[in-house]
Amino acid sequence: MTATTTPTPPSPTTPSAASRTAPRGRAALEAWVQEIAALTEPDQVLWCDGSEREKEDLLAQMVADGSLIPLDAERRPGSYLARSTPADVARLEGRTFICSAREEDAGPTNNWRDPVQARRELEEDFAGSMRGRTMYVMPFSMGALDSDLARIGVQITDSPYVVVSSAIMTRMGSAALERIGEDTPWVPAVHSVGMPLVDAAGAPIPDVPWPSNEHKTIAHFPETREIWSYGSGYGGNALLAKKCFALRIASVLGREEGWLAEHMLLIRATPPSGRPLHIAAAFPSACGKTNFAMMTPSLPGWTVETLGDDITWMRPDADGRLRAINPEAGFFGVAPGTGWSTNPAAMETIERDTIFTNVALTADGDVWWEGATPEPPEGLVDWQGREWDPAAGTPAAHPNGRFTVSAAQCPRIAPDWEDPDGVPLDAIIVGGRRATNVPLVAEARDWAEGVFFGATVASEQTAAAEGPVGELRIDPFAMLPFSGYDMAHAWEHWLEIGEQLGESAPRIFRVNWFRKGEDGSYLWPGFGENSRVIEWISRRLAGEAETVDTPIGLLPRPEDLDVEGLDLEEGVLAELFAVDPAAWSAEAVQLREHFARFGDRVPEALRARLDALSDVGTAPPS
Ligand code: OXD
Ligand code: MN
Repeated sequence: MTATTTPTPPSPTTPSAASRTAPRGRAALEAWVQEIAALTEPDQVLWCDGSEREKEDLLAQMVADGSLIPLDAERRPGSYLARSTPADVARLEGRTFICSAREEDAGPTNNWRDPVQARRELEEDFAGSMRGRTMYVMPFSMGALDSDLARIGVQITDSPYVVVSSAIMTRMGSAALERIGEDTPWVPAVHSVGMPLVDAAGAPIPDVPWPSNEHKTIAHFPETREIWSYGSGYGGNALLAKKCFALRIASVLGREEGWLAEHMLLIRATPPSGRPLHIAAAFPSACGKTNFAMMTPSLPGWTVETLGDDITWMRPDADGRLRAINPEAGFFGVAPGTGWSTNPAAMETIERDTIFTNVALTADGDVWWEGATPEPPEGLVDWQGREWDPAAGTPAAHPNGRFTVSAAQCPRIAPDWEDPDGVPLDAIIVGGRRATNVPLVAEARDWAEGVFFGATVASEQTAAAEGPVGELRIDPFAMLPFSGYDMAHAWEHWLEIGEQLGESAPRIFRVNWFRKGEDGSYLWPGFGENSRVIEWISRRLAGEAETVDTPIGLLPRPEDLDVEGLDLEEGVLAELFAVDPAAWSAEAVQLREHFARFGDRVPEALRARLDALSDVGTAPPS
């Protein structure tokens, strides 16, 4: 870590025009750092090198000031617990803005802000916001440093928690800085927790373990590729490389440059004998992407290797295949629900060198959350630091409690997960959490129908964002909170990529692990048993399995899904694949309203698929 002297304060420049470019080169970087320091008035500016030493120093400092609790060195070596304030536990979609020059470019699903107005307000928020704190400058690469698909960003933050977390989640430090040549574009990202330690009159303000501000704003400027985040320390709002850059800004870059930035996990599934399959899968937040990415297949002889658990960047290659990389270097996973029976690979991954946030602390200095073990241990302290009373009916861990850990620690990580060329995709899966209607798996007849599947994903809301858990919302490609531009244009972009790929395009499938029976219990066991669906997909790709043609896609013939040893009750398979015409008609009405929000920008190919849904009376497989 290198310290520089406090800069002389030029007034911050306001890029005026929609220039559609990121800043380029080192000189622009140095000038920008000076500008932000002049605006935010930190005590000192430190350039992060990403070294072990830097991380150790910051961790020690956070333990000393009470913002991290070290866990028991034997039970959980190198690991820490952070507790946020109750108002800073999730992504804040209501305070997340796309500040494109033209409102229509943000589309109807984003909160748009006039960029000039937003800049004015942000400058007020950030003025003096780092007084008494250190301003850290973190150059980082999304994607392996030597990958053609990688992109560089630089985040400024006044939060050491964000620095150590970003060192896990990205390739952060000197090596990324060295990638910034004279003409290299880099994405500028500014973050402040919004709690200076000195007030405007110079009086000290005492620090707290989780500094934040009641007023929070996460703003993106697609034209100038800038990100500004104020007032929150929560990962999705503060680790700007992740959702803000690798999805919102990257989706805009991808549209302009001919690639896709998607909210997808990435795996390699290998059958006992045969060719490995590369699969990317889009599920909304907290719908089991990490579990699927680290699955232990129940089918004998199958292996699943993890390439990524949250974000996938994809670009057609010279041979016409869609190549994919995971731009991240770590996992920021949801802890509750992760256990030895549901995701042993994740449990092994987080046995050491992990930062936990908002989970419970055990009496012997370890962590716990609902689902970690069947029974809670005695003497838990809950995520807010209070003695936990199991009878009180409140969870010990926050439902969106998280672990932050290096991907390299995952026992399932593919040995070539950092291959700069990425992997060629064979299949793309989309899905949501649906108690009703959506069958276990359906194949799209063609790319356009696959894009229709993606554009109409609906899911019951989870705790990853603030809002009413359980409510059904349409979440196209699981990108509702993450698209940096009008989603109808994103679907058009998907269709164009499909045309470019032609016959080499991956096949697209829709899945639903969460369908429930009449008694409210899940029909499908999920987790490792989802390998049975992958097995069917692999046979479809090999041209070996038949299908039943229905208005909602190609379904497996019940005898084609390998359910041997599953002990499914009589009728369950039929329920998993049942197509209820009345329910689909109702869904079609909802989807029509969804499309109507996008006006005439919805591509004709997708409108045609919606029209075809009215033919839904076709009998389900029996
Ligand atoms: C995440 C999310 O943290 O989607 O990955 O909210
Ligand atoms: Mn996610």
